[in-house]
Amino acid sequence: MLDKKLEAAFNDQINKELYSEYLYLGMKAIFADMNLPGFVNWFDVQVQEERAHAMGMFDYVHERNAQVTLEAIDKPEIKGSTPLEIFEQVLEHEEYVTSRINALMDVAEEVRDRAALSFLDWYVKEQVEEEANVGGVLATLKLIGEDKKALLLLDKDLATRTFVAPVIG
Ligand code: OFO
Repeated sequence: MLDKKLEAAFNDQINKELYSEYLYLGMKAIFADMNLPGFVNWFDVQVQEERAHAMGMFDYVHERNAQVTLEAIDKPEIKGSTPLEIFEQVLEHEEYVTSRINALMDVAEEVRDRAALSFLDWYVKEQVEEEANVGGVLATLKLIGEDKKALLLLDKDLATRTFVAPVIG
């Protein structure tokens, strides 16, 4: 069983992970329009990761004999139109998600749910990886500037990313 306040916080985070999936799906569509298949692949992996993050919590809430309540997913707001602008938004978004995971941990701490804290440790580590991964692509895009050939090389590199189903918790 989960404390009601913690159950609500988990449900809110499930919604945020599903929003992340939707946001990255929107970004994938923009890169498809730009004819950059490597970036499309990178976002495809990202979409699958976000679904896995949401489902990890979805399954955990059930495992704790609590209830999953699905709410509407907001329309994704994609602010930029260039690869650099889009990756700036991705990093900003991941930093926001990190802050939400921390807030969820705060609730678990408040209700003294040690099992939930231990489960959420995985997400804390994952956010470090997410930010590092996105920050790496962003740094390369800053170096590339207006160099189209270098952008195509990065695109080739991003084409190699593969989705590995995470073992959560
Ligand atoms: Fe679920 O880590 Fe990105 O948002």
